[in-house]
Amino acid sequence: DTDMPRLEVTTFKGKNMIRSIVFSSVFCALGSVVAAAEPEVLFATHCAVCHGDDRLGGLGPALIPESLRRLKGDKLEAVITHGRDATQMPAFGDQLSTEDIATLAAFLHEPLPEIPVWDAAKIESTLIVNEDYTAPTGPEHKADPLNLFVVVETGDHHISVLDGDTMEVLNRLPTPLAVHGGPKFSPDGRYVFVMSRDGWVQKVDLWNMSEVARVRAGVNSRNIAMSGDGKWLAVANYLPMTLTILSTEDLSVAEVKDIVGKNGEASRVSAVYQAPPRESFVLALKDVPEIWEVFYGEDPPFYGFVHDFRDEGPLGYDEPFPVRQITLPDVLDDFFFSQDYEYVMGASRDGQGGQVVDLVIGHKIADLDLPGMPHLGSGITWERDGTTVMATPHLRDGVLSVIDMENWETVDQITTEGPGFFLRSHENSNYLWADVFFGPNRDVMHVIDKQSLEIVKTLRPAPGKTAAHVEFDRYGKYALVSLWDQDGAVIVYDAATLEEIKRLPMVKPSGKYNVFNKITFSAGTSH
Ligand code: DHE
Repeated sequence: DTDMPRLEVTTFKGKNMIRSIVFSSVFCALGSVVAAAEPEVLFATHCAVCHGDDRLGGLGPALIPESLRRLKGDKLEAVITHGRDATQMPAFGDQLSTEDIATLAAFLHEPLPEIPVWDAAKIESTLIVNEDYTAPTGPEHKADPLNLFVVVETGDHHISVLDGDTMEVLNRLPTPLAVHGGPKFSPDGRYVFVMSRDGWVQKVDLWNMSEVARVRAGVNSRNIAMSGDGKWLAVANYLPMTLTILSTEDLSVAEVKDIVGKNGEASRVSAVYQAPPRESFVLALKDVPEIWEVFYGEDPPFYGFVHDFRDEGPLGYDEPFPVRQITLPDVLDDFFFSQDYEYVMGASRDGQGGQVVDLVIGHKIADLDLPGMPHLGSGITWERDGTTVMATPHLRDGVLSVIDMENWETVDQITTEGPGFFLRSHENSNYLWADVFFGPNRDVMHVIDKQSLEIVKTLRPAPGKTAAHVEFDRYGKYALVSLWDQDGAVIVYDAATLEEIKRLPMVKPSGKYNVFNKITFSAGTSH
């Protein structure tokens, strides 16, 4: 053995790391036993400057298993070798051996040695206020403020603000890296909040289309939800296993709730949803069979007569944001709510079905016959044959299920050219638009009659390029489709004639969100 300093692999940070590299080099020069390609050293030398000494992100995204889950197999090695187009991620294929790249990739898939503390003080320390922002006294553009679209361009991490009448791009702003899920609007439509997978929440004022501030509410986050009164923004986190509640006013922290099931097990939050009529946020938990309801109203409803949860432990009604924990027979991943927010439909984790839970009584009331991994989060409802029906795509099967919301039975299954991801319609449109997101036909978009459930047209806007995610303008006159490509576009269609009207070049536009449809909770869009 030797008295010489060793690499501290679990506690290294900044300067320690640099020291470690120096020591390693010394070891090597002296013919020491320390391997040249220690993963920590590789990381410090090549990655830390952009991704942070602690792997929690910086100029580049966090490099932790929770963020890299989608880079399965050798995909991460491929990114390290070849870099990423249209980003600042360089190719390391010329500098590192195949073996070093494999070592590095394996290291990045390892969990962090310790889960970082991400409490209120830490979150607030990340706040970045835009010094150039001055609050305007009214909209500083001529467009209808309620007919704006926010388009998320994931290809180069921007949002574009689009005038929904003229279909002109009014402004383009940088966002945090890797935005996921739908941005959420304040109830008056003035502000929009955007979230990234690394937990950054950005507040943008649409009156002058400027960033107000951003804060990192989690280390790895899932999505955000706006309270019905517009005061709070809830952030669902995987890492740490918490729900962060921010004040929408200044992004200060109102609460960080640890998520621990009745069995004492901590759980990640798959997603948080708003349930405005109930003055609550509803949480889907990833690791325990429970739904949580977190109330934000002054006088939380349902407390007086729902006894089963009152009996189940301390509720802390005097505390802000009291929690109701509803036990389920199974873990549910993906949710869809009835328009009145009484019923929540949830998909089982095994992808073999689902359940309906009545939030008023706090119990499962029906099973859903939905094999093939339904993507309930993309569901939409409309009126058909005197009843409300809901349609959902399936991530594994080329089929859309249509469910009667009164008896929860599947009334039809529409066969498509492949599994889809998103569905959209509008109260003023006779059609629903369903993308094919997976497989050889992912460049097609089906337009389906809401009454006959027949496909009336299959569009192929750019052969070979994924066409996905539709959103209507506030009047249901236009349907906007994303060409999900670096060299992509948002394509504007006449929603009645289905003719293309305009193509707006965009950089991998994922979702687009119309202010009016969102703040009025249009049945044809996501909430
Ligand atoms: Fe999403 C919304 C979960 C992968 C693009 N996605 C959502 C929501 C959830 C969710 C819970 C609803 C949140 C909201 O809007 O408030 N997504 C998941 C997953 O569990 C999954 C399958 C795996 C994961 O990596 O997290 C997943 N999602 C993807 C993608 O690979 C997509 C296609 C590309 C991307 O950006 O990562 C993707 N998800 C989206 C988009 C929305 C979304 C564009 C918003 C839809 C909307 O119109 O509201």
